[in-house]
Amino acid sequence: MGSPRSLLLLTYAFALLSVSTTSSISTPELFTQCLEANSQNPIPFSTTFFTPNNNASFTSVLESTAQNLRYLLPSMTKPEFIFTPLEYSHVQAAVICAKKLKIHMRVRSGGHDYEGLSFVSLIEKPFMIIDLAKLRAIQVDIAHNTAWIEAGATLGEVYYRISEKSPVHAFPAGVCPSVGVGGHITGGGYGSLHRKYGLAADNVIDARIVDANGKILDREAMGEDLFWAIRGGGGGSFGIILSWKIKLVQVPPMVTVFTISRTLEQDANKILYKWQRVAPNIDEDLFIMVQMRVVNSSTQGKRTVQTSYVARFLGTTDSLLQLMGEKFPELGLTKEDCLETTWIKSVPYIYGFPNTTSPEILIQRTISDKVYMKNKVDYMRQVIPENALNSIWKRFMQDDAPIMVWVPYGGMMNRISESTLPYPHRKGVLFKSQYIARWDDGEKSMKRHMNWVRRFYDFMTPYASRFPREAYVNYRDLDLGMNQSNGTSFLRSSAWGFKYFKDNFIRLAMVKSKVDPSNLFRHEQSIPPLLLESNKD
Ligand SMILES: Cc1cc2nc3c(=O)[nH]c(=O)nc-3n(C[C@H](O)[C@H](O)[C@H](O)COP(=O)(O)OP(=O)(O)OC[C@H]3O[C@@H](n4cnc5c(N)ncnc54)[C@H](O)[C@@H]3O)c2cc1C
Ligand SMILES: *[C@@H]1O[C@H](CO)[C@@H](O)[C@H](O)[C@H]1NC(C)=O
Ligand SMILES: *[C@@H]1O[C@H](CO)[C@@H](O)[C@H](O)[C@H]1NC(C)=O
Ligand SMILES: *[C@@H]1O[C@H](CO)[C@@H](O)[C@H](O)[C@H]1NC(C)=O
Ligand SMILES: *[C@@H]1O[C@H](CO)[C@@H](O)[C@H](O)[C@H]1NC(C)=O
Ligand SMILES: CC(=O)N[C@H]1CO[C@H](CO)[C@@H](O)[C@@H]1O
Repeated sequence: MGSPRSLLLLTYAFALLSVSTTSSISTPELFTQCLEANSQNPIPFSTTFFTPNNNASFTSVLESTAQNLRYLLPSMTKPEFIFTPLEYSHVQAAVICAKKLKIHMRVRSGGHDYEGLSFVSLIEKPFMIIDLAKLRAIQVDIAHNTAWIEAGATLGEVYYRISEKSPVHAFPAGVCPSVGVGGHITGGGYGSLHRKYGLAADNVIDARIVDANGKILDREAMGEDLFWAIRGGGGGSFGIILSWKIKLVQVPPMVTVFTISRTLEQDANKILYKWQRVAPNIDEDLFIMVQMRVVNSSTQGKRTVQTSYVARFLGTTDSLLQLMGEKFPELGLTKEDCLETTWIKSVPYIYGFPNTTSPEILIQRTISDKVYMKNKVDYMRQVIPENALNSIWKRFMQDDAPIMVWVPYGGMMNRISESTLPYPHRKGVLFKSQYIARWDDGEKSMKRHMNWVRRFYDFMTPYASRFPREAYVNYRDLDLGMNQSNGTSFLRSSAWGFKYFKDNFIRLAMVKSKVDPSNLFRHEQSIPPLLLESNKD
């Protein structure tokens, strides 16, 4: 054939041709036309459809709920457009059109995914976002102890709206008020009440989901397999959750909270060693988590580790003091440390707000500070020996402002079997251990912090669960592996799949084969269909 040069020209001409044919009518235009044709009700595009051409609002909508700034860096691919449905029929139309036009979609509710998977695609371009932030209605039915909550609502809104109707009703879910219920409950959802009532997902009794054909299914219509899968199998794999029907739980009119901090110089190791044996086994009404950070010691004039015990007791100060005196005297809790308050006022407190913060803060949507971060997590099934703690602190202090959080398990978490829901980290887990690197200068120091948290995770290996080393799908971690859209094969996914779900991963992949065999709902760590053609590779 011709010379390399003419080949080059030919290729060039071809490229031009394909650009001009695809751009004669743009993807966003095709999509809006398709939406119009497929939505039952008209769609006001000026307030629901955002492209980089209306730059100001596009950027603010994109950034609105994105929690991890690492995924807003300029190097991250931006979506071609964002659609923010106002009603269920809009979501149905969006699914139908994504499928028809083969536009890769990401679904976002609260935007708290640690790896930004709800608003960034690392594996497929172009892509668009369906953002459910405007679908956030909450209907509380105290007479029946239930509520319907829409995917775009935040945990803080759910807690607040329940408390408006009753001071003794609550919902057991996450500690961070700005997390969205759409993503949170699909991954399980633990919090300060899980030792008594289980996970958020354990307290879901019905749901509405848009499936891969654009149909709305409730529990009865979707069947028990799919209803099982969406309560812990992780977001973005089976369809778009529109709303959950949740069961409310009882809390007393007054609860007691406290925070006690101890540095290494104040016997922190001895207390922490005792905590590991006490916190997972103590009365289920008592939740004591430990937050560890590096502080400058005012007396010693050097850096040290501070361990803060943040706790809530579902009862009075007097009975708490008695319980702590019996079971955990090493912490030295006194009456002055304790604050008796209502359940709803204890919510911002447990998250770390000052003890005078009013609950109205829960309905302000942007309350958690956004930072650049990388998180990793372990489930601990054995007590870490006291004499190992100092070597852990040595590694811990290598980062500038590291955070480690230990959350106790036990109680109700021990009584629900591993296969009841996809979330398997139940009986025998003593506590969850989270490692967090945070920084605020973007790409500049990113590598150093990412390296630190990865090395720290390696260092913790001997103390962590094994076969598999368990991980939490809601603490998404792409270090565990990710896959290509073409062949998100079961075998390739199994490294992270078994860590997140243990043997439930197999059943999840079977459900996926049944409800979304063509893998419409997919991302870097979505559940692969067990029977996809490319699984043969
Ligand atoms: C500051 C902070 C605090 C946290 N605290 C807790 C805690 O106390 N307890 C806990 O268990 N977890 C906690 N998490 C983790 C949190 O539960 C998960 O990140 C959760 O997935 C967030 O849900 P979202 O809707 O906000 O996130 P998104 O980023 O919107 O979504 C997360 C995932 O779910 C998918 N998804 C979103 N909406 C839907 C939908 N409607 N239907 C189907 N799939 C959907 C997304 O595509 C994505 O894959 C915390 C996270 C952060 C950043
Ligand atoms: C869009 O807005 C962002 C932030 O406001 C700005 O940095 C960027 O340069 C703008 N891009 C265009 C193409 O106008
Ligand atoms: C501790 O002191 C150093 C040096 O003075 C300072 O840079 C750092 O920000 C301080 N850290 C904290 C947590 O206060
Ligand atoms: C509430 O906060 C104030 C200010 O930090 C503090 O002085 C007080 O001791 C706190 N009360 C309790 C019971 O924690
Ligand atoms: C999927 O993509 C990868 C990487 O591009 C490639 O190596 C592999 O052959 C593809 N698999 C299939 C089944 O197309
Ligand atoms: C093609 C690809 O990225 N495959 C990856 C899928 O995930 C596993 C880990 O679960 C990786 O080992 C593969 O490289």
